[in-house]
Amino acid sequence: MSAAVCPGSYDPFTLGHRFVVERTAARFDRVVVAVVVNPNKQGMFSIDERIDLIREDCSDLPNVEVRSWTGLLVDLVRDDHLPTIVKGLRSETDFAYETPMAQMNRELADAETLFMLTDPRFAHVSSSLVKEVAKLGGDVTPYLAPHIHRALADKIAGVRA
Ligand code: COD
Repeated sequence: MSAAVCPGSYDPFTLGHRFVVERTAARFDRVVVAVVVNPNKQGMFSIDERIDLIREDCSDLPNVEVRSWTGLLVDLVRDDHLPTIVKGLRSETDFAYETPMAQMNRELADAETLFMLTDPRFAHVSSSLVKEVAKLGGDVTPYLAPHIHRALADKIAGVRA
């Protein structure tokens, strides 16, 4: 059985992330979306909120599981038998950022990283930019599933209240 992991912060999960997960799910028998806990970064959504939002987004993809992970990604790779890491690429900047991690993960656990080019519609989309634009009143509906857009609007309204 082929298996892959799509790790990320997913704060929140965008349609760019979804593009990568959906195409990975079409190519592997089992896909784990790992919401990686960064103890030094608070984030807008809690880890459980992120997991719930991604589960709903990916409910049409039966071979996709969503879970959290704390610690080294390669420990999840080893523990859960996920020899392939799939990362989305938007630009050369992403490639430059991801390359040392891919090399390190190969050295640490023989994990192979596959880079998937994103769709041009999402090449400028990041969770942080989406949050910033939404906070300042811009329209981010083209970049998020409707339930995630609602959750983001609720968070922003909660902060303002
Ligand atoms: N289109 C396509 N792909 C996208 C888009 C988009 N619009 N936006 C982001 N992506 C890709 C990113 O390039 C990344 O591959 C993935 O989606 C997740 O993105 P983010 O922004 O949610 O998550 P990151 O980049 O903050 O996640 C970094 C990790 C948490 C994966 C990384 O730091 C990690 O593996 N940490 C675990 C600790 C560890 O093992 N450290 C040592 C590494 S060698």
